[in-house]
Amino acid sequence: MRKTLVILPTFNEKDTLPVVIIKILSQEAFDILVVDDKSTDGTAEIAAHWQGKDKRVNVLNRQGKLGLGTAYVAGFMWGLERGYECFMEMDSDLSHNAADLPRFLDEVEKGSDLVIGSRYMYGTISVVGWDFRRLLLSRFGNLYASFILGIKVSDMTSGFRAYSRKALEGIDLNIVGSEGYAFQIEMTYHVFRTGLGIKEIPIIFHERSKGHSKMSKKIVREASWLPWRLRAGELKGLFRRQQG
Ligand SMILES: Nc1nc2c(ncn2[C@@H]2O[C@H](COP(=O)(O)OP(=O)(O)OP(=O)(O)O)[C@@H](O)[C@H]2O)c(=O)[nH]1
Ligand SMILES: [Mg+2]
Repeated sequence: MRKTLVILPTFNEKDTLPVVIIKILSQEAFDILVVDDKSTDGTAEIAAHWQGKDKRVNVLNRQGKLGLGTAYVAGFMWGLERGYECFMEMDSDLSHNAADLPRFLDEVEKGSDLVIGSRYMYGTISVVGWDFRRLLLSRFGNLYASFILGIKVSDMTSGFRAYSRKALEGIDLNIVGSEGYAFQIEMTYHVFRTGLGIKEIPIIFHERSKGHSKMSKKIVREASWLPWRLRAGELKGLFRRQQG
């Protein structure tokens, strides 16, 4: 079994983080890294409490709200340095079910380098608790990114996923610049470009019932531009190669 690190980014998740930690710790295969961005509601103290209580829990405290993307990159680098072989991304607001973790690990063991927990497989929508506007934004956003980038993945923005060590080592993490959920699109794109195996598995996503969403217009804007930015980068690369 691969040494697996579940990275939990947190910003003000005091009510849900302990529940998520307990659910993960009940399964032996997984260590935890909480990446907290100076939460103001006591989340960092809760994380520190669990770190002292169980050696499978680790905490990275950052100096302010620097964004989901850089939180994951910091978490990946932390885990790569410590020899982890599989890396899970998971929200700390109970939207993702910790009982699904072994299914991701199974797929990595079978040879996939990126396993995405999809809400939109087989033409269905497995989301509980979203209003129509939010659903439309996510569904349309996925079709849009998938079409522009030419990647046949049903849920590129999903934040419940697993990477093999090989997948992360194949990407220059320092150039991954997205902050919000665009980060998920960007990472999918980089893995796709390295030619490694991407697999989707169905999940059920539950909208948070506690705490506050960090979704903003800025995050949506960033995700709208990203596919074009990535495509423009390809053109630039092509141009440079022709010149040289
Ligand atoms: N460390 C860190 N964590 C963040 C940041 N922004 C969001 N998160 C965490 O990332 C996870 C996903 O963020 P959410 O606000 O739930 O975003 P979302 O799931 O797209 O939005 P909702 O469906 O409305 O909850 C949660 O665990 C957040 O606490 C950030 O800037 N830094
Ligand atoms: Mg959420």
